[in-house]
Amino acid sequence: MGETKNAELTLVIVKPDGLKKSLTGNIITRLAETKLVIVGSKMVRVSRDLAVEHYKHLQGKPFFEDLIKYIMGEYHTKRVMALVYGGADAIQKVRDICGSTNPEEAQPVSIRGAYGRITTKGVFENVIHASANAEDAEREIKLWFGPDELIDPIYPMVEVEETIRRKKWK
Ligand code: IDP
Ligand code: MG
Repeated sequence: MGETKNAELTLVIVKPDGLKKSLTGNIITRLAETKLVIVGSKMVRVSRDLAVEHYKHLQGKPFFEDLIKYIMGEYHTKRVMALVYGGADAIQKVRDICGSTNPEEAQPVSIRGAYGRITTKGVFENVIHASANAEDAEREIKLWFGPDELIDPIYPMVEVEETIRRKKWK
């Protein structure tokens, strides 16, 4: 990606409704239209801390608590798929294919227009998250992924020595 003009990275999350509806394949196929490159991907069980940090710009909104429950999977399944896409104008290209935040206002051919809905409770089940701008993208990618989980070491890193307890296979 080093030589690409206006190379950007963006975070994509297939939200719990997308997984519950088996839309992962459809969504990744749609995103392939962009010719962007996947530089990281994983399944995540979203903790409350991660959910609140990810959506901290929306704290105080009337729908905030439902949004946190939604992204934690309390309405569908407790997992999301997180991906990092990279390439020229990655942020806007992915946002265009996702469509508007409100799935009922999104273009019918966009991912949210095709697969999203608003529940009777007012939760926007819009299937996918995509970073909105370069600043959000960097913050979100650093929140969801560590340097070792991405194909390229994209942002400046530091090496730290620490004693941690971690699980390994028996
Ligand atoms: P975005 O996902 O299109 O960037 P944001 O304004 O960042 O939109 O909102 C984050 C998420 O919060 C949305 O994707 C949607 O799940 C939820 N959300 C935003 N606005 C509303 C609303 O008015 N009602 C219900 N949920 C909302
Ligand atoms: Mg947003």
